Amino acid sequence: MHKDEKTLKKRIFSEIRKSDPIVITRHRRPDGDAIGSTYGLYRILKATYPDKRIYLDNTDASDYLAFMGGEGERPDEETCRQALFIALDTGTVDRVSSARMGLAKKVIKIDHHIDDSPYGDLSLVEDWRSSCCEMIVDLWEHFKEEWIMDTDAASCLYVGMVTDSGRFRYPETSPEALRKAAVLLEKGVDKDRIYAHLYMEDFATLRADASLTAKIRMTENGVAYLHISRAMRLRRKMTQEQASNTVELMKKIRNSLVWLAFIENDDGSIRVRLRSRFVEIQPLATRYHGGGHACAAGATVYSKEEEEALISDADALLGEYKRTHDGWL
Ligand SMILES: [Mn+2]
Repeated sequence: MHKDEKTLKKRIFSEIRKSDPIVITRHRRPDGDAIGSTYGLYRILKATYPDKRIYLDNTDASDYLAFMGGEGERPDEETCRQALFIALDTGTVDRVSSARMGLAKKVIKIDHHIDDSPYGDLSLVEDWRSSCCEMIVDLWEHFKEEWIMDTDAASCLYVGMVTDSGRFRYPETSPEALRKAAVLLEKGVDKDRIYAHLYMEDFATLRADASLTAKIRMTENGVAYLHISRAMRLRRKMTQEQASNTVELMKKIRNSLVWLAFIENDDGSIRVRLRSRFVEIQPLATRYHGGGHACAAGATVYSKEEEEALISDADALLGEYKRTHDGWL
């Protein structure tokens, strides 16, 4: 490891060691990694420093992760002013869930997103890591002579590692990431129970998915797409989030590398969720009032005609990709 990096980790360790109170926050609209890393670090620090005042401060939650427990009592404003704030899994300061990090005495950023808008008095960013939870395990390994990680903490960190790596399938799943996951299993994590919480479906949901699957259409070159009308969304009592998640239903179709879900909004506009394997769909999203990552993007179209144009552009893009590349499945 680079010497500066080791020094930075040590500075973070000693800053945490000397600070009281400590407030931990994460990004808004939390996922498994945001919740897992904050709970994991919170539990490590509570176990290690039982006399310190340590809090979580967030303004939102996530229903499907409720099995991991609640956030406890939030700090008052005066506490926030005296506190060291630690922001986890959050690339930019405007995505921080706590509204009060601005009051903090000091801020530490620990994150694995690309660092294009740095913040914090100390900032540890490792964008090659599969999750922020992996970073917390790494920090624990550095300081395990002092830091205590029990099974509960390890379980929270495991949830983040599993969910942020797509069950250890995404490209960032390095040998080192798997070694960190192994460290957590050695702490006694009940992974079967975690998988049951994360991935079991209600029978009704499974049946609803089957009927949605039947509505998937396919273009000539293999773009799979699904249109969810407002009526359909209301009839099925789907939230916006559930409707956009239908893009997941298309991801396992062989030879289909581009997937589009069109969800009608209440105002008549149509939200588009674009996902792909190998093929870069971000430029396409940009052309249709959107943007995002290379293989995961969002857009908006304002008419049925515009929706059809996007589908046909996606089809042309995928056709071109298939003509010029081998080895895709
Ligand atoms: Mn993350």
